Amino acid sequence: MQLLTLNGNWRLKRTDEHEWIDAVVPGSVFNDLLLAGKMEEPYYRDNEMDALALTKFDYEYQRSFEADPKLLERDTVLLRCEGLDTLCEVLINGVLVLNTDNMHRTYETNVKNLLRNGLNEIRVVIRSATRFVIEKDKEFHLSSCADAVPGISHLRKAHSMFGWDWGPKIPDAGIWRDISILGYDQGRIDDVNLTQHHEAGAVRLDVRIETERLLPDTELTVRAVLEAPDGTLLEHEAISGTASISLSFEITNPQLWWPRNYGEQPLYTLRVILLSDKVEIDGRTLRIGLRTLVVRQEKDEWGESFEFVVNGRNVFAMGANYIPEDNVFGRLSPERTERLLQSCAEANFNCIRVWGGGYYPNNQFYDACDRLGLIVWQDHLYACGAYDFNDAFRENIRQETIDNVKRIRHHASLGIWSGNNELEYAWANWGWTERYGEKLRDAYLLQFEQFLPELNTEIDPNTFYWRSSPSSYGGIDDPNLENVGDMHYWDVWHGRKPVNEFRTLFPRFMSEFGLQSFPSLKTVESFTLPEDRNIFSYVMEAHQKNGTGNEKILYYISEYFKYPKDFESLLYVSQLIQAEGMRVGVEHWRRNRGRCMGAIYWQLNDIWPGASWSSLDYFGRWKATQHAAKRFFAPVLVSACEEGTDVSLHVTNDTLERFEGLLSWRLLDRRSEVIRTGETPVITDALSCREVVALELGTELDTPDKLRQRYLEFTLTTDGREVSGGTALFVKSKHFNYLDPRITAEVTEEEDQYVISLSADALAKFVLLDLRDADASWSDNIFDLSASITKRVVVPKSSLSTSLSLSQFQKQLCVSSLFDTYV
Ligand code: BMA
Repeated sequence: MQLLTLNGNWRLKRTDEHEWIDAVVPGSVFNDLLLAGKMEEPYYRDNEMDALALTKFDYEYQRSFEADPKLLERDTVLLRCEGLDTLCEVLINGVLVLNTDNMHRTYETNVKNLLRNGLNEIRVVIRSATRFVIEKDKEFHLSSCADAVPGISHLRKAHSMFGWDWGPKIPDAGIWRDISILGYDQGRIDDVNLTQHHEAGAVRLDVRIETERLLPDTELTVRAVLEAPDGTLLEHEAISGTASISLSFEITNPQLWWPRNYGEQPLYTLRVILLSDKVEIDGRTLRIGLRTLVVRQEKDEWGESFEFVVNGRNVFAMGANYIPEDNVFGRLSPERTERLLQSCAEANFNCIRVWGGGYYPNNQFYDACDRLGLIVWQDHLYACGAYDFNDAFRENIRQETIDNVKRIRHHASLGIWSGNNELEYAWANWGWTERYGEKLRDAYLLQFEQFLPELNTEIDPNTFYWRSSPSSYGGIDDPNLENVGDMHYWDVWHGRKPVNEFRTLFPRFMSEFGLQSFPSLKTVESFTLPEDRNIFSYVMEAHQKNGTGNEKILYYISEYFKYPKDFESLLYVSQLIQAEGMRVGVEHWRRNRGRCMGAIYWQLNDIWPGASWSSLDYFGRWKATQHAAKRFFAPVLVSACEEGTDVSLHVTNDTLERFEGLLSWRLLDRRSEVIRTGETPVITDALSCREVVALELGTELDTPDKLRQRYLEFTLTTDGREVSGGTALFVKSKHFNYLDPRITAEVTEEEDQYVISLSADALAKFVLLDLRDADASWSDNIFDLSASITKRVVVPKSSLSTSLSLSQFQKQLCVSSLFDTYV
């Protein structure tokens, strides 16, 4: 196989203009315009509208390349485009070779007869997707997200590029993935398909290799080498004259892959080589993990289970929903994605849902999930819209599905394919049948309950297909039930119900629930001027895409917190209520492990800087929820369920080991003086939960003052090491009588880290550590601190965004707590 990459330097211009600018491929139009100083930063203030206006033009990419004579002599010479966004005409030496309309597909076309010795030219003309969808929608209106440009269901382009209730309307365009020319003679590898058969102590790995052969009856050799994590090699070879070749590996003592915190993530490397006369003509390398991973649905006392079962053990899925990382696609990078997924791992995630309104992530995303032990819930790319399932559309998505399922299916982390996001729910609840009639409704059923599952299962019979998220029985029959299937719950937030409402729900698997917050001041500063820094200003509202969102954030704050004293305090308190909400939900569902087997909150990340449901902001900064997740997703969790003055303490063990430890608790006054205390040895079986202590504190909490001045602190330890802990108030935080905690912080320097020792004079709620200018990663943050305790927080020097000496670090360190937001 001879590969000529066309990645790298191109030129770009608007088709109605003459001036070319430099362009980078893979990348995007906006990224190039920005680098050339041809447009303003689209995320700054209200620049979004100017950026949207630029999407109404057509653009043209151009470059020349040298084709060496050897390439031209190959039997087959293909142009391969792994991501053209979206309505593209591709011309080689002036001849049209491709017309594309799907950014999720890989296109190949034979260009052998068009290439010439020496210099060649390739041009990619990109027609305006914005114009296209708006025009199409006039011909045939199809409902889609109300916050997006109309008509997006007509085009196979990441829907959220056109706007969502957390993202701007900035549909960038470009050559967003690799582009190359491939030349080969006898043939090439078309596909490598793996099936694992697990038996006691052994795994048989079946490898089916599909080859494309240019001369049908010639014999080609396939060699497959499997390298175990310890370097041991197994090798097989077969000679065949047919297109399809099968090989098998018998792996004894297999090292099994587990989701994070359940075990290790050992990976095997499979290298498949195609040879002709002992000469390698093509090769593929796949990293794989040995495991069984199924979704179990079995009738039980509560209805029907919905749970991941890995290597025979049921896993409580913990994580968040992933959305596209940027509207400007040229800013996407494997390094950014890696950082994002590292943040998930640090916060004890074991699962991530790739939401259906974006794109199928690149290979590095799934590689990282394999390495980090994150089970991937992969939606197919349909979200919140009606689709016209006509013949052309069907053929288009058939190819899209084949391309992506084949690309992703071998990953150890892949746990589920889901047909779409909220389409079944929409058909059931949003009046679409009345609007569009039964024909389109039946087309929905055909697409997601027949066509897609058949196709998906044909290509990947090893991974569970789920028709829609959420779904119950299918057939548009009450798709959001608690007792069967997965559930999206939005009465908290969209329905303004109180956060405690989560405790009344017993879903089998909660795949969406969330609360919004603002990003931190540093992030807000990136898109505002000082005069914009008021949450109801024009610019702050332009960065809030969910209609009455800022008002709702304020409403939820008012339920639990006092009115914050200034803008920065308001940003921080908005994050606290979000974190508290997510904690209340997740802890409750983990206390009901077995009945509920998943808590995937909405949403992990941001597409731009603004208000949203994310726990990581656009720059990857951790909001309070991400810090809280590290605690509420701890593999062994202690959590409190308060009802009046009664509190039960529960331990949930999401590891494969029996947990033995000690649970201690203290009822303290606001100065952290002890009122009552106790401790209990705890034994909790693997993969189970139980109530450990039921406390009645009515005697100690018999006056309104005591209720407002006393709190419970609890800690779970094993061998003297804290594994989980928390505090519980008996009134809403806004009514608690906090004292000034007067926190002191001492920083010491160790070889590769700074260590902060914190202590306080009284209960300090939600202690926030930050650096004035730099960013850092904190071993813990936004935690409660009792007066009697010295808390140690570590910052690795390698995590600092700019290197700081000890005194610079001390100068930049800001320590505050909830108390400071009031006075
Ligand atoms: C869910 C998602 C998104 C949306 C979010 C918040 O239902 O599937 O479409 O952004 O709610 O409204």
